[in-house]
Parts: sequence; structure tokens; C-alpha cells
Amino acid sequence: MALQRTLSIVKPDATEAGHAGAIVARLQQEGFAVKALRQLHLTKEQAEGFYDVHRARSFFGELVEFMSRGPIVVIALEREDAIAKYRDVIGATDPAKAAEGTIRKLYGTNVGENAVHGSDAVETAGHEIAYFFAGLDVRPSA
Ligand code: 3AN
Repeated sequence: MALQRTLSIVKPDATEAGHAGAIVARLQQEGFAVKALRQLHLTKEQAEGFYDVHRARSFFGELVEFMSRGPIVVIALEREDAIAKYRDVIGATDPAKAAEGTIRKLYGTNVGENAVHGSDAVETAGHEIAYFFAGLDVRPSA
């Protein structure tokens, strides 16, 4: 299985609650290498840009309000089969439906405020990492 990258975001709910450190530690325990990491507070325009693919969805306005409400922590991660493994570790979009022990089960509140974001495919991950990190921030893999 190939080495892949994925973008994790600790969303404002989990960052405000002080869970970012525990979430990063959990991801490292699960075998993800942190390639780049930073905290920032998105403007509404920046949140809209990030979630552009969801623009037509009914919850878009709510999602943008939430994601620009407070600081987030963005993390470029790398491991074998990173996209699928990361989604296993975070659990289902709705924390109520997420498996026991997953990050969304542990730290999420509801389907909107679900603690973390994860990329859904290798190509999306590439775009998402480039949205937050300049090329010089993320060293190529050896
Ligand atoms: P995932 O983050 O699991 O890939 P998506 O891509 O379906 O889920 O949704 C993107 C984000 O939109 C979710 N992380 C969640 O915060 C938000 N979202 C999804 N469904 C709803 C909903 N029904 N109501 C409010 N927000 C939602």
C-alpha cells in the first residue's frame, strides 16, 4: 500500500475545548507522521473557499459560520494508506453513528460540530494541503 498524505483539521469546537493536543497525540499513536501543523482562525471567505464543493448543500451557511467561529489546527499527515486509515480513526460524519473510540465519538457533538475534518481522496488531500501550506512548509518524502 502506498504512502499517502491527508489533511486533518481540528475544528473550532474541539480546538476551543482544548482537545487539539490529545487529537494530535492520538494520530501519532495511530502511525501518522506530522508533516506540517499550524493554528489559524479562518475568515468566512476562507472557510467558503475551503468548502467550495459543498456550496450547494443546505448546511453550507451553517458550516461556514462554524468553521470561522474560532481557531482551528490544520495538520498535514502522512502514513501508508493514510486516507482510509484516517477515516477509520475519526469515525462517521455524525458522532452519534461513529464507532466507539473514534475521534468523532470521543470529541464530536453533532453532525455539524464533529471535531475534525478529513480528506476523502488522495487528489482532494493534495488540494486541501495546498490550501493551507506553502510547498516549502511540507518537505517531500524521502
Ligand atoms: P466528512 O467530513 O465526514 O467527509 P462531508 O464531506 O459529508 O463529511 O461533510 C463535510 C462537513 O459538512 C462535515 N464534516 C460536517 O461538519 C458538515 N456537515 C455534513 N452534513 C451536515 C449536516 N447534515 N448538517 C450540518 N453540517 C453537516
